[in-house]
Amino acid sequence: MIRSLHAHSTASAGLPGNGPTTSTSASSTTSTVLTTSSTTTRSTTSASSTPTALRGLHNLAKAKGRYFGTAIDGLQNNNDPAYQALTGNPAEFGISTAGNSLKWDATEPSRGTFTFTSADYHLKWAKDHGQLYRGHTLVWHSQLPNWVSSGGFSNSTLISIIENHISTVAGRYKGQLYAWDVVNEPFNEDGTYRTSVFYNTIGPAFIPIALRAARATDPSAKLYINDYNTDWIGSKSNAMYALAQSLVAQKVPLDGIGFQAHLIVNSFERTLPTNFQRFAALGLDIAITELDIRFKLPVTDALLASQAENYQYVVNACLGISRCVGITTWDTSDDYSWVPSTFPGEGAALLFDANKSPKPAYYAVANALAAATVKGNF
Ligand code: 9MR
Repeated sequence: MIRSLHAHSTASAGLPGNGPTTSTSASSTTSTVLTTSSTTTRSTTSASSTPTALRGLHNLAKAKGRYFGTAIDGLQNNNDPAYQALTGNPAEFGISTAGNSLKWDATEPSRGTFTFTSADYHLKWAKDHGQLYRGHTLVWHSQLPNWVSSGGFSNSTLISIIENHISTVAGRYKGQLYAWDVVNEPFNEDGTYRTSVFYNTIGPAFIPIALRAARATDPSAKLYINDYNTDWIGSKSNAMYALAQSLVAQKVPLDGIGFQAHLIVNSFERTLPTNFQRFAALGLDIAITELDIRFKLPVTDALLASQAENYQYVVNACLGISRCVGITTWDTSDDYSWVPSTFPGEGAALLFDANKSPKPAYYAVANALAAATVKGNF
């Protein structure tokens, strides 16, 4: 494991993927799930002579007006050529997200002192590999240095700290990023606002303040609010919807909603399409921003098959909606996932295994992308 993992201050009940435990039937998708995990058996469901999976997920997504991306972390210290070759393959991943290097603790560890070494390295690496870039994230309660969270600042001082942080960090990359997750994880599971230094000091107004600062700094970046466990219809997504509706009504600059989709195999409500659709109906883009679907180890063929079906369901939920611009998985192969260190005994959540071999879920996603009929507006 090369990535550094920051300690979580959140109780596990508040972590991504700790959603409802309702198990739903696997029969609600219509397309075929491939259950091969070998590169020698590939899907040929497409009309093209190139087997579907060989064309790469991003190429398949691009043909349908969408992107497929991945997240990466700790790149400067990475000595794994197979991982870099796969993660940097623009046929598979056309857009890259830094897992940690653009967060507040990485970019402004002390007040007014900015460090961009890791973010610069990552952005250059993505460009060198023909990839676009999603920025993650500007205002978040976590991975926030103590000088911000415990600074005891007044309302107006904290607003100016937010505005300075955004104008400096987003300003450095002006015009270079496809999108920014401007605000990350503002809600509790029950749909109330999460208590954070931002909410406690400024109230919910910290959200439009951050969005306006981001638009003023980088007018060409798509501006997102991003959260987890908002993927299905429930208290938390209802709160996100009410927020989105009110921001749109007030003409606050907001371009999209990010659905992280940190999921557990067979443990999420099958209401993603209806949920996504109501956000799209507000005139917003939507994106799946941190997709992974974990399960309790050990890996079995049955679990891999269920995971493949679950991935296909989630990807199809995006592919049915033209405003769903793309999908990002939260890293590339299982040996780099954040899951095992955060949820001991769980893992195997991504599309590629630790040998960088595509799993059944990879083929299920490739097939879903190839079969999509609704064009996206990426
Ligand atoms: O992948 C990130 C991991 O390396 C960090 O330790 C962790 C700290 O919270 O953050 C991870 O990424 C999170 C993302 O920024 C926001 N959504 C949840 C992700 C997984 O925890």
